[in-house]
Amino acid sequence: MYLKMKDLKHKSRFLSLVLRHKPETIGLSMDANGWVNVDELIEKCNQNNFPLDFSLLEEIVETNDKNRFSFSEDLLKIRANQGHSVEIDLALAPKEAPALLYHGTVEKFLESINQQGLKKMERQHVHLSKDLQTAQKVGSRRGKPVILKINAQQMQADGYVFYQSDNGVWLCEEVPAKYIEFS
Ligand code: HQG
Repeated sequence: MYLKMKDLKHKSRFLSLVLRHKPETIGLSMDANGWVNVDELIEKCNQNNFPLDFSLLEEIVETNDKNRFSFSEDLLKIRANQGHSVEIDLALAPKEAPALLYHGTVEKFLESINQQGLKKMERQHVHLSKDLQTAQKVGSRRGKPVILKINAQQMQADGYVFYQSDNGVWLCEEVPAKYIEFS
């Protein structure tokens, strides 16, 4: 059982790599909205020493701890729900965000964030969460987490737009420093 979960996690990491960052490593093509053809993905994975079939792919999608991937309704296509570095348009509709959002980071970035605000860095959006716990987990990937509070209400009043990915992450283009509470 443990080995099985480990294998699924390993495969899910590989899928994150090809569906978010480097589809070209296995010669995969992605459409403008980040979708890839499921049959093509399976074929290319197998050609690149990455054994995969549809039922395993389904299992990865269903068991992924952060619900990172989605199939299209007809199950012919698959994409990552967020976190891309390749330039794609998730075609998400703007959505009213909660008044307060959180971002988990670490101390060493604070000075720069204080000067520039939150930037997308390598990704396509700044990632925010509605709950403190998620932000804590995100920050602790890099060390002792520091939680920033984002005044999303004021940002929206000032015309900034928010989106929510299919797995619940709040996304925006940037967060200027004046909307960040460094506590
Ligand atoms: C920081 C994971 C200096 C920012 C997570 C963060 C999340 C700045 C890092 C998702 C800065 C970027 C996203 C500035 C931002 N100066 N540092 N001006 N602006 N930063 O990984 O939010 O497992 O791109 O604080 O769970 O950490 O991939 O963003 O520390 O949901 O599904 O620059 O990735 O999900 O790092 O994480 P990231 P993130 P997955």
